[in-house]
Amino acid sequence: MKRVVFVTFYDMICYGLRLLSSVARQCGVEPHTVLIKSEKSYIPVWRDKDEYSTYQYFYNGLMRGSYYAVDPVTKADFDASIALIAETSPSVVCISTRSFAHPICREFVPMVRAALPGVPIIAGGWGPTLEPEKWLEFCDYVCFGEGEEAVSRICKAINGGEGFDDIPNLIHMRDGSIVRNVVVAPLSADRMNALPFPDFDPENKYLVDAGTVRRGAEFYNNKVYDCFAARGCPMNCTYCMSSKYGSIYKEFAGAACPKYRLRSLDVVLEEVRLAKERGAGFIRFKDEVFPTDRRWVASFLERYPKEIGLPFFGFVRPEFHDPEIISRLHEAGLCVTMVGVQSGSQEIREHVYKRMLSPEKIVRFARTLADLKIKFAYHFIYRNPFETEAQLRESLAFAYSLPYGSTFIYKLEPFPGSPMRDMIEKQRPQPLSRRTADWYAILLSLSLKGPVHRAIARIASRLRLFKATPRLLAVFFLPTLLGEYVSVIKNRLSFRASLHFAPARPARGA
Ligand code: B12
Repeated sequence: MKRVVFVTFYDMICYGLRLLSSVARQCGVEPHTVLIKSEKSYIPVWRDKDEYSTYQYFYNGLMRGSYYAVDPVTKADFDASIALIAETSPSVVCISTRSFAHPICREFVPMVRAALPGVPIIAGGWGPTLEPEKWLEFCDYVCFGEGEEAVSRICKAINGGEGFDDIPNLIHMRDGSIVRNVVVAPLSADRMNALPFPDFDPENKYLVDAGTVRRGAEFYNNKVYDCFAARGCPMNCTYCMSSKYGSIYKEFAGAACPKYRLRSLDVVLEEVRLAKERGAGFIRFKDEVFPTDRRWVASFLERYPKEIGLPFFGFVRPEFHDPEIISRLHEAGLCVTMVGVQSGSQEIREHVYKRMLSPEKIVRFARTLADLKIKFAYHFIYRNPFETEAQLRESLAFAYSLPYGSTFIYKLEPFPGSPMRDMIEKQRPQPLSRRTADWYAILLSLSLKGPVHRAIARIASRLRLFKATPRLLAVFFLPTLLGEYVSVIKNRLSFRASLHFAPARPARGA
């Protein structure tokens, strides 16, 4: 049987890649998956890491980094990955990735090519879709948008000994110009329902990290299962690409992609039931917003507790889920969520982020969660160049009215193609100094931590010493940081516990 190798970086979930792996298997090609590097996060960074575009955030008073900013791919990782891929002798290498991995792939792809001359290399995912020309500098093909149809045609071409030049959604270079093949319409909800389930079978899965190769069963944690009930997002936040498919499909496929496509509840529950059978004890619905369709949710509330009965995570939102629904979801098992505030300034929320949410609604939402004892974390955005010092003060004052909770304050990363990137390029706002941004970020997390910390935040916000050296404020998080490091050490000791789910299960329909 012919083989395809799927590769990704710093992505243990890689839901899209796993779906494509199941599609390849369905088409009679043997899929192998090489996950290069696990997802290291929460690691304190002491110097600026502005050149890196993966998550950077304040948490418990310290700036944290993630992925390649804190744990780069080493030569030993590259060597082990290349040896593994070459050993598989694939007919095609498929890289699934985001914009951030462009510099890593620029280094990696020539090594693959040297080890496997003549084997086509295809990149897909958000980075290649948005900037194909950058990826075609070293890849043979880029896949635009959704990849199910392209992968099934690639597999047929491999089996039939044909080339890939006419396969829909693929983009390639010919005589120095970009050739874009026809783009097929995005999957309808019915076709999404008919897809095989993502491939979480440990067979032919490898994790390359710290220069060594681990095989499927050695690194799988089958206790947590990540699932998507839908594709798309009902919101339009300017810093996010999730709602972008509509316009980019319109540009290249001639027809817009529906903003939101919901899978049938039967199919979602079947996927989750299989995960439970293989050991999952916790489900994370990773959709940008937990489904909002009234009938779907009513049926979910009825069936999930009886048929699945596992605690779950989901992004509920005050725009779509009222306290009554949240309380019923809680009874059905919702026990963790997130409160995306992004800025306490209404002006910034509405005009810069396009998130239409009144302060009263945010407070009511957070109180509902706190009253129901649903665990949650606040998310704010840091270093938005449009935010003035007065607006940061407003944000801090707003935080004083919120119930306590842990807080993540993420550095804004305007990825190419996002409306935020265009706004910055057009308006060229003058950002505040790094020190001022740090000062408000740490005060914000202090003010949300608990009553004592809130009192400290109120006093510290008037002291010049802290404003001059904001990171000194981290001292007030010392006991929390000690607790955090004890659990990090415990987790390191049980490596499996820190990795993502993968139940042994044949792909649906395979
Ligand atoms: C869930 C999620 C996460 C989760 C899980 C990641 C995962 N892979 O499942 C977590 C929290 C870990 C995460 C992390 C990050 N994410 Co994220 N994430 C998402 C989210 C909400 C859904 C992703 C998803 O699974 N979609 C469903 C699957 C089916 O779609 P897909 O992955 O795109 O795959 C399809 C196609 O792209 C294509 N395809 C993909 N790969 C390939 C390969 C080949 C060869 C082919 C032919 C086709 C193909 O076919 C697939 C099936 O149709 C998206 C938003 C979105 N709606 O896409 C953001 C999103 C993808 N993430 C984004 C970002 C920026 C990140 C981070 C870089 C954040 C950061 N600053 O550190 C990290 C990077 C992690 C990594 N190593 O890739 C951006 C990407 C923007 C960009 N231009 O790169 C998005 C679009 C959100 C946004 N802010 O705009 N993310």
